Amino acid sequence: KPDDLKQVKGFIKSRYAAPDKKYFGIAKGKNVIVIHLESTQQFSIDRRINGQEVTPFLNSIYHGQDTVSFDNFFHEVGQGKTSDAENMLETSTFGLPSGSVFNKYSTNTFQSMPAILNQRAGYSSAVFHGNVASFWNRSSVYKSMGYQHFFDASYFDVSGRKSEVWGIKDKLLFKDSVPYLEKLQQPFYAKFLTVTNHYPFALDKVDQDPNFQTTDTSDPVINNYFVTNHYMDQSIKEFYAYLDRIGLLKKSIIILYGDHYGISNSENRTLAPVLGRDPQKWTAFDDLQMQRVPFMIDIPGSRLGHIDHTYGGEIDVMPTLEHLLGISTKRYLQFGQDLFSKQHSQRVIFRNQDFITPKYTYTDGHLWSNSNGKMFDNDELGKNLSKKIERWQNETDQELSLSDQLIFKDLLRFYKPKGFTPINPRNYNYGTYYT
Ligand code: GP9
Ligand code: MN
Repeated sequence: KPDDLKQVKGFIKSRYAAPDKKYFGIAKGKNVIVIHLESTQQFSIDRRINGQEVTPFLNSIYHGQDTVSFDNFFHEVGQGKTSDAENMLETSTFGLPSGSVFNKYSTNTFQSMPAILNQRAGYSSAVFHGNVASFWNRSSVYKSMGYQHFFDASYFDVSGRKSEVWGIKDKLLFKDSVPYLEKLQQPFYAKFLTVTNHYPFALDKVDQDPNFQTTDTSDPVINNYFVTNHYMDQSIKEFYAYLDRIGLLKKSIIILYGDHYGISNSENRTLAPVLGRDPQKWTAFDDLQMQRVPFMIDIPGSRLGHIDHTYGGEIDVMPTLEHLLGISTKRYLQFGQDLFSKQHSQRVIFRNQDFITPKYTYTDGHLWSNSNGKMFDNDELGKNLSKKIERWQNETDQELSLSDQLIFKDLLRFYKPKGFTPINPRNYNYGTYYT
């Protein structure tokens, strides 16, 4: 219905966040490499266990002179987990209240990152992922998103000990992808989905770093998380070395992000002492703070390195990246806002309607103060703050439900941004058995 589309358009227009001149176009024409850090949470960054860094390489990137790193960046996934994260990054729309866009709406009309980059700036596109193409219905949805290549498990030797539960081991994914990556037409938009750091965080002993001694909590999931996270870190170090060797590092912008939590809320109290926290004092407020995930933008040679404290989430990645590449987002229907924009709203909303601002956290039906982690009781809230919460709740509901309407009703069918040719999924064939 055109009326729904009108509402979506109005909402998005009212929240348009103009690019900051300092950042607009600084990565124009560069290859884009997105590294999806499976189940990696921000607490891994700069974390030492038994004196050793869990992610020494990522730490060096995080503090690197060419990396803009965020320390208040949140995952915003729902039941669609990885697929929700991917959906937000590729389309800047939210995942669903239940289920996954990838499974339920894979044939929708998308105005996605690979298509926009292709049409506006001649980018080719590819996904590298060592699981079968059918998982999360990727082989279908990637076609609807206009991904030109999908290198799934069928492109790699995943036999025997070369893979774990979720597919090829990360070190092999990166190593065996190089011959394909090298041949991609430049500039390209390439995404690497790692899998080794995924529950149950299983990894053969021979692949483990004998010098890394993990935690000995009562929960093997936690202990193993650090082991596979450490392995993933090494795999990225190796990948950087390959990129450098084949001359792609300097010609690329590298986005690194954690898709969602690896340690679930029910395990947080067991993890608390590792983080130097008292499990007895752990609250729902702390659970939500734990949803921070890494987000780093590495632009080799840029000397832009710093840690940016802006609050934001996965929904914001797409417009942020478009602006870095010099592509105006004005004409598109994207729910996120460029993290570098002066108009960027620092209220991060979650799929369950919780939200976080730099000052406040709303979760578990209560408002909490970020400065001391204390819950406000009703008297403390007062009229002003109560009003504010109500407004924020309404805005959160509105944003999520408009995103839902867009997807449920496939509204982009009726929306024709200037110069955008609709994607025809039949133009894509990944040459795999699983389609
Ligand atoms: C599997 C991987 C895992 O292909 O992407 O997805 P998740 O279980 O994290 O949603
Ligand atoms: Mn995942």
